Amino acid sequence: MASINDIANEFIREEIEEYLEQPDEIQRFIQMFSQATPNMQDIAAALIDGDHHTVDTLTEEALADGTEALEIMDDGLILGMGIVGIKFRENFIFVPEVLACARAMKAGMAHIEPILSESGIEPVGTVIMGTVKGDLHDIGKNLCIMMLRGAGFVVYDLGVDTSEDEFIDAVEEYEAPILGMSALLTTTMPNMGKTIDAFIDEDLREEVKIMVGGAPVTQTFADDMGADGYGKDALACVALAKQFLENVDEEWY
Ligand code: B12
Repeated sequence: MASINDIANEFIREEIEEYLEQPDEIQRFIQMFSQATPNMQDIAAALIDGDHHTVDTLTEEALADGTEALEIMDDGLILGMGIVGIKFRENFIFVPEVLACARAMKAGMAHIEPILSESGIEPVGTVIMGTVKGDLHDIGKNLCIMMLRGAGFVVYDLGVDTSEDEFIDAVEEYEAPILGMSALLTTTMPNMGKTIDAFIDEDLREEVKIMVGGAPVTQTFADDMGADGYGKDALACVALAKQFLENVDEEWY
């Protein structure tokens, strides 16, 4: 079992000791950070600190040194955001600080986006993606979009705060066989179900496979509201979309 001293970055060690209280969470983050390289720990530390300039520079340098974009995403950016999420949840930091961290995350994503989105293969299918109505969180959705594009999907991004009608209009306009919805708030998760109901009301439910995701969403919730799939992360999102394609009606391409 890894110990806190296995983490090279002093700032990360201090953050874990100062802000994490639940033993299982402490051990999980110690485990994950101790497996990340010192460079990835530095990126995570800068993100937690809300320092977008440093995240920008370190991400660029890591890519130039040959680090895989996926490793930077998982071991640097997403891992760092995990600590931010806990500090926010426990009221150690508030919206302005989280916004600074989100800005830092986006500074790193700007470098990895062209790499993850570059597929170099023939388009394999069309996906509509959006964050549901009332919800402004878009970091996770944007990561899913990068990965989908990298896997050869054409993705239309409806952004955040997307209404049921906007999802329906986009699916019809682009004849998309796949729709992905993201929600990060327990108060906006039900809007996924409402959107699915709206597709049923419009007699379009059979035409589109619907996947859902976002930190509070679970497989059980997805099943209960009638989604076709739930993905816990961007890799699962791509796997679901590929799986849907295999079962989708040919005439929708
Ligand atoms: C960053 C952040 C913000 C930023 C968002 C910036 C942005 N541009 O996105 C700002 C500061 C704006 C913000 C605002 C608010 N936030 Co906020 N926020 C977060 C935070 C810290 C991180 C979210 C994030 O980006 N995670 C990193 C990404 C990579 O993870 P992810 O989104 O889960 O996505 C991954 C997977 O879920 C999956 N996935 C995501 N979407 C999809 C879609 C599909 C189809 C699939 C298959 C997979 C998939 O793949 C992604 C990549 O791996 C979370 C904490 C947390 N634990 O999530 C709180 C959190 C979500 N926020 C919370 C709250 C309360 C708020 C506010 C209400 C605060 C306030 N008082 O104003 C507002 C709401 C604004 C609104 N109307 O939406 C709460 C929600 C609690 C709840 N029970 O609902 C959380 C959980 C924090 C907490 N208290 O614990 N927030």
